[in-house]
Amino acid sequence: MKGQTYIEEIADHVGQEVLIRGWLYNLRSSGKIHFLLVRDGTGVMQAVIVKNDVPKEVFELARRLTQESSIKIRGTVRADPRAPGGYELSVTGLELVQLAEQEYPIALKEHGAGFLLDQRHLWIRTPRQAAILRVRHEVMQAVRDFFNRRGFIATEAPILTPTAVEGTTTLFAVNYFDDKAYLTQSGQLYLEATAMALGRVYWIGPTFRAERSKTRKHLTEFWMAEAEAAYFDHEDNLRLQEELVRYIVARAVERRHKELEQLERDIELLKSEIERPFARITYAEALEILKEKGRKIEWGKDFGAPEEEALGDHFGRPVFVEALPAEIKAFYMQPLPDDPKLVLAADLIGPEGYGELIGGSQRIHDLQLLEERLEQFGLPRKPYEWYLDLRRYGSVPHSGFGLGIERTVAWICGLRHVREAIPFPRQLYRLTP
Ligand code: NSS
Repeated sequence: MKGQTYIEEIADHVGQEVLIRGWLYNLRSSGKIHFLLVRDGTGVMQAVIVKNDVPKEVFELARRLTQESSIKIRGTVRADPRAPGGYELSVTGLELVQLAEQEYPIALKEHGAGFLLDQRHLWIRTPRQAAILRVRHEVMQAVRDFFNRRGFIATEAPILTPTAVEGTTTLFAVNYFDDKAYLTQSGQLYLEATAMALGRVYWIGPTFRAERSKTRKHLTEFWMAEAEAAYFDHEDNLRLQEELVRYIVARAVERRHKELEQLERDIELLKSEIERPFARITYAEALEILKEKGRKIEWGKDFGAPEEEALGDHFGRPVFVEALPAEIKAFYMQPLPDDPKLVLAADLIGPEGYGELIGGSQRIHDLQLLEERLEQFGLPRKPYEWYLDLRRYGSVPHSGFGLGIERTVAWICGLRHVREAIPFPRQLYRLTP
């Protein structure tokens, strides 16, 4: 018998004796037989202990096991269509690693979201949460593979920064010796510099925003996949985003089908959402569509959750909203050549109410214009000098975007709230565990 076998590979071991090392998820007993549900991080399977088939101590030990006790189990794998997952272990040996304390805080019953979030360190052990985290892993991996295959260089941006990227109202300030620093809102400015050195770059990194909004789409710490490419224009940028999103979703559907089924995701619906080319409308067209739906938005106002939801519903697939008003967007966005009130930026709105998945734009490459914009936005000049240098020495048109990892995971998994899409969510009133 080889060493540990993982439950996810159990189908390859029918008829063999294997060793599973994991935790007890549930125990049902009758006088002569114990049914253990065992999980090992890769899956859950049933192990059966028959009184007459094992030494007395083994049967007795099983009876005493509490939920989440850590155990090593030996047994023979049998295919059994009645067992959850289709396979069952006929136990020959059992060893206790640690007997979990009585009263597991999240025993198998219904709990409210607040309680479960307080117990997040244990909640992630449940099959549903573990499935979500596996899908998240797949999304991360898909982003990396997508960019690596296309010749983008993986890079990093600092977390401690002297400047704002996305407005000054959501900055987290920290003491930096005798100075003040901010936790990064986006790695973009640094990726612009790196793109001038390496051509095409990306990173997946943590980003921070002091969002006072308590919505189901906002975290204060979230992860972004960001890309930046020299000599890319707005059109190149949208094409890249669409290809990336399609790739991520297709890959999750292909490789995490089991998890998505477990999450009861409507996989056919998800697939249908990426079948056709993504929709593409201007901000002005979006206002028209919203008006027809009885949502009158004044020109120059940003969309809230209900507007994003209405647009997503209208198209039933991701939709780019472009030609956005400069006044509601960030300082670094390139104006439209024939209408400088608008910028060459786009938000990608997801379907089914998942809201904005991506924000991206072509960046201002002209020094003077960028200087003017900093001034208009009331941003201090000094900490941005290095950023202005990028326009002084070999400036080129360039573009990039940031995709919100948690919103993408929430959409793919069909989650109501982004807080389940990250191992340890940080929100307005949540800093623990
Ligand atoms: O503000 S963004 O729209 N754009 C940027 O930060 C650019 N500087 C990125 C770039 O061009 N390199 O944020 C990008 C995405 C947005 O579309 C959401 O999907 C996600 O980041 N996002 C968030 N997710 C969760 N919680 C919060 N608070 C949040 N804010 C943005």
